[in-house]
Amino acid sequence: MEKQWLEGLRNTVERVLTIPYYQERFGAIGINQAEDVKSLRDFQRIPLTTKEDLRKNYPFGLFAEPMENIVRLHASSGTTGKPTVVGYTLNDIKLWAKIVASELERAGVTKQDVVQIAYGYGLFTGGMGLHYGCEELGAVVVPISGGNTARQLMLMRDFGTTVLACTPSYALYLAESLEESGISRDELKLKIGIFGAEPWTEGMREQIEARLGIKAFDIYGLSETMGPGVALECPAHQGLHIDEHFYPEILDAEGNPLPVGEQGELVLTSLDKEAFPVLRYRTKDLTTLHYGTCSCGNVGWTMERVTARVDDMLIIRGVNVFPSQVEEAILSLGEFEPHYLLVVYRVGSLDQLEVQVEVDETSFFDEVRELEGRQERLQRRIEEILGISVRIRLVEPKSIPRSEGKAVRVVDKR
Ligand code: DLL
Repeated sequence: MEKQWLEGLRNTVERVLTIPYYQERFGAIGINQAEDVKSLRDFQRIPLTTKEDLRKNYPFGLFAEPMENIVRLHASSGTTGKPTVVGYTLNDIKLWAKIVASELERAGVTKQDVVQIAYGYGLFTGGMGLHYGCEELGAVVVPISGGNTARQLMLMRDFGTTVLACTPSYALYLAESLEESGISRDELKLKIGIFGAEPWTEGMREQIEARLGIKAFDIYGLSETMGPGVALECPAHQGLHIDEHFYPEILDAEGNPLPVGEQGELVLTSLDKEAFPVLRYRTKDLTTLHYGTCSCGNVGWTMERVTARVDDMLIIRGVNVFPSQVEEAILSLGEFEPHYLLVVYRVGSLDQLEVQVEVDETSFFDEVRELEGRQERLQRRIEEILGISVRIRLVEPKSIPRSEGKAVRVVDKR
């Protein structure tokens, strides 16, 4: 395998060495041509690429093809500063479609399916990435994009949608809206969900599967490396299979390689991308890699679900806190709605974390004593997991804003 990986990696090294920015950086460590990378160990000497490198070269400075060969641009949603821009040649678009199609096939999607794509269309890669993949597979695409929830449900019923593709938080919102609409679950043909673009827990999967009556699959990707399709689960649900067109590594916080089976930051290298090859790109996503044969028969790399982004980590009184840990605690008790918000604020010089969580309609009118009991149980569970004291605020049903795309889980008032 090492030989095969090296061949792909050299391919990308050769491509990026046509770009002055990389020539300069690699020259400094004696890599002037692809042949200078003789082993995986040599490969690991190559400097990591970060979002900062992409920003410095905004918008097209890291493209490895002239603009006349570029047929599409996408960009990250970056809330601060300039977005990161990625370009695709026609071959890249075709490869992306093939990758997504083969992964969807592995998850059980066929050309008989009607796929409602409720990921956003536009500069975000979710909508169009799934769209081209489904067309390549021969499935019927409903390119509805995100939002307009009542219409989503009506068309889901009228078009006989069998596969729903959107963020897990939007899937939950759709499930909740379905329960309130005049449409019954029996009128729908839905059976599979392709959910990703944000972290979600096993507890959230159980909620969505039960409420929509489907099997939910976790799909991972990021615009810098292509978009959705870097990895997707198979029906065994023992991790996400990483597509063979990417080479993964896991690094510790200092950027040193970690062995298979240890949790760290995922770093990805594209092996066949033309317009925008990425070499050792720091995703900032935390996961664990495995290599081997899955019970579905597939041999290769798998990654565990991404629990969090390094960027999403809150530091509260010196303790690292991830929103997904709070989600896990809330859902493990089975006493709350899966809608929550973390509010961080400061009292004097001390950071405080307030967890707002919804209770359902019926229990909202329960006795105060009963609600207080629940509040205490949640407080204890979260404190056990995080190791810091938190404040719990039970809030009215439907008072936490619902998401049509990536959910906002944290309000930082510091
Ligand atoms: O979110 C691409 C995508 C679209 C993936 C549709 C899956 C489905 P970006 O907007 O560039 O691209 O955001 C990428 O989202 O680095 C992760 O932090 C997060 N992310 C994506 N998929 C997952 C997932 C798209 N399955 C960033 N679990 C990534 C957890 C995810 N986080």
